[in-house]
Amino acid sequence: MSQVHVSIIMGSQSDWPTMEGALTPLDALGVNYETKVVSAHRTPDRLYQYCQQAHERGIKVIIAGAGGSAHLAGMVAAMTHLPVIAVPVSSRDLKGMDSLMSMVQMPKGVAVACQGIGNAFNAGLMASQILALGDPALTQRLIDWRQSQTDSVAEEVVR
Ligand code: RP5
Repeated sequence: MSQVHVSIIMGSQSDWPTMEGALTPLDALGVNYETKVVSAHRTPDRLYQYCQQAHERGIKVIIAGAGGSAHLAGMVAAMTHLPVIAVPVSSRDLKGMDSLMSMVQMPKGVAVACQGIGNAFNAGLMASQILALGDPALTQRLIDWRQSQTDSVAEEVVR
């Protein structure tokens, strides 16, 4: 098994239907990943251990998705120097606006790259782009994937 460079964490198993969207670009681009439940409020010790060990385990990019406990991404960013991509998960009462505001409004000094509500796909894509900076083969796969996306857009409107 090749080294895993992308770690996808989420606050709850209930976030999985949203977070599995990150796997589509990662799989298409041949990027290895792991998936874990790490809750900021239910498993704080696990969160601490995860952050302490992520770098030494070889993780290079972290994708953190959460709904009601959306400080997860900020907490991870506070406890590791690794880039953290946040995915606001739609919450029951506020439809993810609370998660988005929490994740996108990080005070300066600790950065989180926040995606749109529920947009785990783009989180996977961004993680791939970060890794591609140091991986020429992945860069080429990314360029090819982008070209194929461009080629799939017909110019003529189907009426
Ligand atoms: C957050 O609370 C999770 O990220 C999830 O989005 C939300 C609800 O979690 P469950 O009550 O479904 O476990 O921590």
